[in-house]
Amino acid sequence: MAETLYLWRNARIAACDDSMARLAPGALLTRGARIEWVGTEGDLPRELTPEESYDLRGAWVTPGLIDCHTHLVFAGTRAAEYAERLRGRSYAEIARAGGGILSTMRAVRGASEQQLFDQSLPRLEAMLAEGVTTVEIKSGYGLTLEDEAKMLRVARSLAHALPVTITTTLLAAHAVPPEYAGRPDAYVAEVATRWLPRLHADGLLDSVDIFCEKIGFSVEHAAKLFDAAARLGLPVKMHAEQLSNLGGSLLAARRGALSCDHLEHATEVEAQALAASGTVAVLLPVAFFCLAEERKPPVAALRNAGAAIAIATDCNPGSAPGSSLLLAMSMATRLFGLTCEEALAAVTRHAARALGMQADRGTLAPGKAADFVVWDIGDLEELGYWSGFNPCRSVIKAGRRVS
Ligand code: DI6
Ligand code: FE
Repeated sequence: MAETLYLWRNARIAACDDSMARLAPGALLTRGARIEWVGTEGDLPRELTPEESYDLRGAWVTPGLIDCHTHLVFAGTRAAEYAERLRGRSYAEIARAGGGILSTMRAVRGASEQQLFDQSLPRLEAMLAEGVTTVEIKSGYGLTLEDEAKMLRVARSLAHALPVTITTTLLAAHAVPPEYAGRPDAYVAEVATRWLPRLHADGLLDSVDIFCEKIGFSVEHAAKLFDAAARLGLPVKMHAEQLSNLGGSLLAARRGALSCDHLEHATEVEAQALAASGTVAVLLPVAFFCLAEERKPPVAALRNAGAAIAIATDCNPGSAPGSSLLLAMSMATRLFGLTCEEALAAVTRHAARALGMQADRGTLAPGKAADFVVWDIGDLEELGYWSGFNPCRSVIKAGRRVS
């Protein structure tokens, strides 16, 4: 039997396609979990007779938002470290002293799978309440094969608990675990040759990431890990040029990485390389804000080079304790100088590309996922304007109203 056809009409539609077209009065037809048709009401195809019709009363509609970089699955908090940083200790100093990522590693290793799930769920609920319908979740706080697998299973099970599409990323190369202290080469070799194939075979991986940084891993480590990912056909991404410029993004661009994330210390050279390879530049303004960084990512250079810019929350207990993509948009406009339109593209079409999902979601177009958000706003520019207010009226996921 054919799936039910629904009409959503009397909307102002931001399709977030190439031209960032706005349609008013606009309408959408959905069939099951897919969009069948989008356009202005006057052009509605007569031959299609919807089973039901919803009047959106002139509200703005955008694609479901996509948070393309999160570490949402974790246990505990690092509020005590934050207090230390307020007193002047740096993020890198705390990390070198065995705190930072390793402190969350201890909390994650000590948590049961259920505890990890229970602590992570409210963060995903908060995202969904803001219209986020697709979320990427990284591992990286387990740092043993079993604990990384535990994090990834929790990420997968969150997708069954809430109407949110989840993609998973192996970030075992986040910090060198105590078992490999002083032996980062051996650790990367273990991850690349044993953990990666195993977790991939268990269906737990959609992509692979590495923290390429002085307090993380080198460009050579990234090359080894990317080789292993390529052998399995897994796409790669990179935390690059966050605290210093190691040149990781040039490697990522050469390897056709899906995205390079952070980029505060990137320059015009990296911007051009990312644009040329189609690697998305993912900006994480909440981390910039919470670490009180001063150096900003090269937005003008990225823009001039024609790079796709995405924005994500980086939701994590250390550098970006928060779940609000709307706040990240507001920070990206005010702190990094994106326009509201760029910020909207950054959490829809470009965020989809950062996950390799551009054929499936991120714009409102026939054949794409019927994931969209109805906003109680007068102007589309209110997305990226409010900082700490949520104007989401309702969320439609896979053709069904879920909030
Ligand atoms: N960069 C980040 O922003 C997160 N990981 C990374 O490599 C922070 C992770 C943490 O501090 O817990
Ligand atoms: Fe991150």
